[in-house]
Amino acid sequence: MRRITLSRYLIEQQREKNHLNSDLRLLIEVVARACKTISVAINKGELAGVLGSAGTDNVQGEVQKKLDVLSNEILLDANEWGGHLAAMASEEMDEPHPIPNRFPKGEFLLVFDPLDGSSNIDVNMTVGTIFSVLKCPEGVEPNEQAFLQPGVKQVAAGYALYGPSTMLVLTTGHGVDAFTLDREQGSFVLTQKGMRIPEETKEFAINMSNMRFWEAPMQRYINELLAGKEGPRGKDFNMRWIASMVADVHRIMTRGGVFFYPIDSKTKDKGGKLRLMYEANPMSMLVEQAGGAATNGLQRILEIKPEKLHQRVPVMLGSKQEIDLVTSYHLESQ
Ligand code: P6P
Repeated sequence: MRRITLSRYLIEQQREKNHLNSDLRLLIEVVARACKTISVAINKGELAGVLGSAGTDNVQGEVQKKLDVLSNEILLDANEWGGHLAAMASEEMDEPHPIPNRFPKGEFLLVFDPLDGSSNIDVNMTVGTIFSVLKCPEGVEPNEQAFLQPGVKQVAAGYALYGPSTMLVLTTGHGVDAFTLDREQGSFVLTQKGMRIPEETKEFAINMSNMRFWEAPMQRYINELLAGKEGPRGKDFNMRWIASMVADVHRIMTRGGVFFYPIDSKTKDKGGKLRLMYEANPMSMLVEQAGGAATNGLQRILEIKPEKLHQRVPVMLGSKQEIDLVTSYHLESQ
């Protein structure tokens, strides 16, 4: 494949498909640059003195890692001066972050999980940054309400994966393309064009330790997978669980599979574990753009009308045949 950097890719996308305006192109480049900075900090590990806990809790009541806070600050600092954003919101901040008055404001809203899976950081496992881009409604104050749009309104979504190599996986609504960071040049280079998720799979990802807390349709579906070829599915399945959503989803984007974080009796009162605006929605847009499916067990995640910025949802996504089947079990039980 010709060596196409992210910058060239975005300019060509803007020229050929003109679905990218200059502000959206700038936004994506700035987010990518921020992810490069996060990648450098992560790759230094203990040597950068940024591991361990920050001694604070976030809005989720979760202990913040130093890198959670640092990654959040890197994304805020990188994006607030460019004139492309009306506001930003993050898993790590209670309220949306307004653009300081000394900077121009733009039409887009950026919402992100600056470092997802950060509990894996201290054991040197793959983590990632997840981001979602919405348009700020005309004439609307860029407060929490402006962000509360269903996932179908996203104009772009992506994640950075801090693994053996650092990757950026991106969609602007016209398929999914992936870039690998060339550390010597300091640029993201196009390495996968038009990622597709096979409709069928033999691989599932779920935290099995929660099985006794799941609702009946989820237990029924997983028990059928575990029964293998002697069971109703007539084939054996394999299991993976990295407990880092970006890593588990990237495996699915790369070779198919399904990922579940269903509602269970422990998380029922919160509505689930994963967050709609900056985990489920961006990942669902990527998965659907790659030919997969994403539901909360009853409806497309992208059609859920958010009520709260940090709202949680059950997540079932990946190979379409499996997601359609597990969703049918949930709908039957209604
Ligand atoms: P559990 C990481 O904390 C995260 O938000 C996702 O990245 C991941 O898929 C999930 O939680 C892991 O949850 O309950 O298995 O630790």
